Amino acid sequence: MSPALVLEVQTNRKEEEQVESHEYHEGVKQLCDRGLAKVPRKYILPASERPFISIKDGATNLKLPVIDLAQMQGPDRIHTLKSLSKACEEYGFFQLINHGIASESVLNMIQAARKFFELPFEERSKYMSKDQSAPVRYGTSFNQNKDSVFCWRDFLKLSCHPLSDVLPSWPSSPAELRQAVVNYSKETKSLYLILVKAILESLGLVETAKNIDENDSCDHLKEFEDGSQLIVANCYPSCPEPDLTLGMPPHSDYGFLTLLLPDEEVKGLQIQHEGKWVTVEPIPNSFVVNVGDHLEIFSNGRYRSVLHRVLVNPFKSRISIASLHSLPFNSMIRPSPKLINDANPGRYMDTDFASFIEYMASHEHKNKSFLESRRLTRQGHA
Ligand SMILES: O=C(O)CCC(=O)C(=O)O
Repeated sequence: MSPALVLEVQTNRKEEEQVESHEYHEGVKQLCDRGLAKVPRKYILPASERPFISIKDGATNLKLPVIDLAQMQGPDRIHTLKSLSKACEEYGFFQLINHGIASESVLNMIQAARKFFELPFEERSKYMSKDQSAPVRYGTSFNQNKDSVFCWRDFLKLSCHPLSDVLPSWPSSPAELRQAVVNYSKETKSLYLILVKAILESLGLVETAKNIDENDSCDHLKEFEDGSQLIVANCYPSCPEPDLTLGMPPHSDYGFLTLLLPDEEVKGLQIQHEGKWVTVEPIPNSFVVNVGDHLEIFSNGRYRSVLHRVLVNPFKSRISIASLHSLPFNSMIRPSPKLINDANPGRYMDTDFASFIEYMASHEHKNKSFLESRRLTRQGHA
C-alpha cells in the first residue's frame, strides 16, 4: 500500500469506527460478537510488521521434527535423545507423538476452554485482572496494558501450582472447567517431567538410566517437580482483514518448555526458521513442544527459544491451549554449572521470575527482548 493509500484507509476507518477505547480492553470476541466488517485501527500493525500471507499456502508450510515418546521410553532411547537434541538446537520446536495422554482429557480441556469463551461477556469479565501474577486472568492482546497495537487474541490464564491453593480462584463456569483443567494440568505436568529428564540426559547432565523407570536422585529433577505451571487458553476469532494484524506478535516463551495443543483444524502457528516465517502443520493427536527462554539460559545457549507468532484467518475462529512450565517461582534460572567452563563461559545473567514479571509489566513485549536483556557481553564476563 502506498503511504497516500494508508492515510486514506486510516481516515476512512476513523470516520467509520464507533469503537470506544475501553471496548478494546473487553476483548476481540466481544468486538466481533457486535459485528465487525473491518479491523479497527487499534489492531492494524505498521506495514513492516504485517504478516505476508503467501497465495500458494503450501510454499511456507513446515513439518517440525517428530519425537516419538513411545520410542524414547524403549530400547531406542539413545537414538531418540539425539533427535531430540538436534530438534532443540536447530528448530527450538518439535512435535511429540505417542505422548500417552488420553484423548478424552485433551478433548475435555479444549471443550471447556471453548465453552468459557462462549460465555456472556459479563461472566468472562469477572476474571479480568491487571495483576500479571494473579492465579486467574482473562484478558486480550499480548500485554494489553502496554501494547500500542493490539493483537487479535483473547486469553484465559490459569496458574496451576500448587493446585489446592489456586483451584478456588478458577472460573466456576462452565461447570466442567475446573475438573477438566485439573486432569489436564496433572497429565501435562507428568509428561513435562518425562521430557525434562530426557532433556537433561541429552545435555549430558543425567546419565542415561539402564532402567528408565528407576527413580533418579538428580537434584535438578526434584526442583522441576515443584516447578511452576501456567495453562493458557487462547481464542483467536475469525478476522475480516487477516493481513493487517496478528493473533500473537513474534515472541519467545519465557519458561523452560511449553506443551502446546494447536487447533488441529485451523492452522495459524508460525515459527521463524532459517530467517523465514513458516507455518507449522499440526499432526493429529500430538503436542507441539518448544524450548523457552529459561531452557536457553539453562543450556547456556545450546538449545534455542525460537520466535513464533500466530496468524488469523477470515473463515474460522481458532482455539489453542498452551501449558507453560518452569522452575519454582523463587528459583534462580542460570546456566547449568556443569555446562560452563573456561572455554565455554556463562552467557546469561541469573534470572528469577520476579524480574521477568517486572520486565513484562514495564515493557511492550517485542521479539526476544527479555532474553536479550539477560545476555552477558563477552567484554563484561568472558
Ligand atoms: O496459538 C498458538 O498456536 C500459539 C500460542 C503461543 O504462542 C503462546 O501461547 O505462547
